[in-house]
Amino acid sequence: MEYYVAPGRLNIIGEHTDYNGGFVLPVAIDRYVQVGIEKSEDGLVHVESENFGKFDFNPEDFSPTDSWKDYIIGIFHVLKAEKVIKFPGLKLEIKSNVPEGAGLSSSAALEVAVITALNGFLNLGLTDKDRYLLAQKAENEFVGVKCGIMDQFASVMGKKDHAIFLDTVSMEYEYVPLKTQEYTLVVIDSGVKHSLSDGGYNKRREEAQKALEEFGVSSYRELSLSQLFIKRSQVSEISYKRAMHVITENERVKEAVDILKHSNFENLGRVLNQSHESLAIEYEVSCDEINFIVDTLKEIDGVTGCRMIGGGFGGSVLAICEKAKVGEISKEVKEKYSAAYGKEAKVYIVNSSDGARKDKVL
Ligand code: GAF
Repeated sequence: MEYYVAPGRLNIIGEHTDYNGGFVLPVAIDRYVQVGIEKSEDGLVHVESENFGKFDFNPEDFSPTDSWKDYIIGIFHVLKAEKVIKFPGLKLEIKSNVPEGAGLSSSAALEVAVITALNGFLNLGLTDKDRYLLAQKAENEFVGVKCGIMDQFASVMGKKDHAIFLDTVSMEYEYVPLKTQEYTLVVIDSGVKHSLSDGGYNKRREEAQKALEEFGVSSYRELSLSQLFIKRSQVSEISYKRAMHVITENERVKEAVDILKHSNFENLGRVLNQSHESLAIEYEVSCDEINFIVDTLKEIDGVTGCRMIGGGFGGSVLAICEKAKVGEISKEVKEKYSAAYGKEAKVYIVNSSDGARKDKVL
């Protein structure tokens, strides 16, 4: 068997900006989906996943299943449609240590791991760009989630010790060194599961698009903060709020890049706090449990800033914490969360990693 891995991603900042033609700053993390691949003689694709169980499908004749299987079958779908590939029988053995529903992009990591394994094992000759665009297409068209490009891009293009500053319009990107010094990136998973396919995500996307129409522009790049204020009375409250988030979040991404390049890592905390306010109040993608974790963290010594991450409606909070205090911070937030909601929060310290590749880590 050959083995391939694709990392999850942690987005430092730039949330709900990728499908709005904006900027993002993700990091590929040291949590992976691994795909073992070998030929099978019976012409079928046999999938065995440690977390989800087993299933088979005929690579020449399949349709969506409305389940997690579609992240895998969807890759075969786009490869057949776009590259006219006829697949042999295969066996795929899938393992993952990317927490699901935690805002760390377990689904994009699965898509990218599968396409990377097929590309490597069958010598399909796909470029990096082919892989992230086709993985996104599978999610958009086969799974039915109109996600942006950030997650698949980060999973393919990740680079250890770097964040990726990506312009989602030109697709130009820059690796920005991630020098965390005496700080570390900590993810607190609320255990409130979100699924992008539940509909809230696609609804926000439609609202953000409608806002552009109401403001009379075709892209957020054409809309400044002062125009937003001037036109406020001519647009709906929802459009004003959604546009306010996108415009200010794009500025925060640029500010964060500036901080990473020229200032101290802990200064990111302030920008993260602002991002959370904007996501909770203007874009309305947070939830009570996540806001509770954010408010609790802000009161704890050693936390310089925090915000919700990922698609929202649950998932996790990213906090920038002093390394030496992570143990105490984690204990306090877990205790307070459990007392308030009767649920267990999980805490993960994440490090950067390289993008998808031929490797065996699990
Ligand atoms: C999800 C999507 F898949 C991304 O494309 C992005 O929009 C993110 O939510 C929000 O920033 O992870």
